Amino acid sequence: MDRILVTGGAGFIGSNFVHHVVATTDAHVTVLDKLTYAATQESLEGLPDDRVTLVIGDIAEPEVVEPLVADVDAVVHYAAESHNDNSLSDPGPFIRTNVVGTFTLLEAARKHDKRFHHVSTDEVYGDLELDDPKRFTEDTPYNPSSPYSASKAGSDHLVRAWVRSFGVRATISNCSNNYGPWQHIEKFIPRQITEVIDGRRPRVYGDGLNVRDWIHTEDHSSAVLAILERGRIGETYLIGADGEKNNLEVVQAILRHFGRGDDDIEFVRDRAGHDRRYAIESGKLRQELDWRPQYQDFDAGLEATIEWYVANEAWWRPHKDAVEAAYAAKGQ
Ligand code: NAD
Ligand code: TDX
Repeated sequence: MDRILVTGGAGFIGSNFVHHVVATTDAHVTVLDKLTYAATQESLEGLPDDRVTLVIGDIAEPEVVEPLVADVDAVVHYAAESHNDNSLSDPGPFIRTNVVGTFTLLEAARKHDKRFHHVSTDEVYGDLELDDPKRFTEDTPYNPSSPYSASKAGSDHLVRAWVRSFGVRATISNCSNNYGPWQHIEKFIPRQITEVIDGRRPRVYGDGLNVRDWIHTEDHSSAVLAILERGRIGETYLIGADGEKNNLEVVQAILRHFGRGDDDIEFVRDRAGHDRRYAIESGKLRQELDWRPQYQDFDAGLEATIEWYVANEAWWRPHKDAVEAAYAAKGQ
């Protein structure tokens, strides 16, 4: 593949994928990104101009999307509204970007017969009980809980239908919770690291026993590239790194890093519809495509991520100021 269009390539995970493609292939990358509040454009700085081109635009606008899709060999689709809490307070942008935006890209991929990879989430499967012996697999029925996960489920169904009805050469990946550098401070791990840096107590929703299956964003990128290059058309692959932790375990590791007590936590009102546990069985990806995560040790990956946030306050501080002002206005 000589030319790849990466939607949402200025965001947390998409920008990591752009770096991964530049470092491990000869492909040219065009990034299509609307540069919403969530974009981390600084993460693309330093990449060679002859390998990466940034186009600022909306994936839900056909006149923006079509010429870009026509000009590449493959589309890797990351762009989304991605934060559950935002989807509870204002679902509209999630439907427009995640559903209409994916539809718009699929229509362009169909018209120009392009390879399409759709980046989705494990949240489309709903949640598991804490003691459920099963984990999510590619055969788990869809059962989304929030407007965000319902919009991602909708986008997955569109991709499946465009494969079956129109023969679009698409694959889907559903990944678990990512962590690493450049994650927006609205998300759990960066929010809590920056709260503790500011001398405040981490704000944990409900009882803090909700479990997330953490994966480093670099491992997500290597998995997506493997699927793009070697995945079977029409197939779904779950991506995970066996990183189950409950939220208390994560904030306690952050508190310990800064020499604070394990119980220095503020328990706050629970998120509406809060999913209890996500857990990924990624055997299909590992066996078919011989993929393995490089970050096997969550504690070491978290330590490195904490140190990255300590060193990069100039980047996250304006985002934090903006988010905290919005939360204060909403009483969150
Ligand atoms: P993010 O919010 O950090 O980045 C999203 C990017 O998409 C931003 O750069 C934003 O400007 C761009 N964007 C939003 N609306 C757009 C539009 N209409 N047109 C063009 N660009 C637009 O999100 P992220 O955490 O990097 O997630 C990327 C993808 O990975 C999403 O599809 C998400 O559902 C999926 N995913 C995320 C996680 C996670 O843990 N964060 C886990 C599994 C899957
Ligand atoms: O302040 C907080 N306190 C808290 O207890 C925040 C922001 C979150 N939480 C809890 C809620 C979840 O149990 O932490 C957990 C993780 O929350 P988020 O970072 O908001 O992630 P989550 O809702 O699990 O969704 C994430 O993973 C799947 C991404 O945001 C999605 O884009 C991805 O699809």
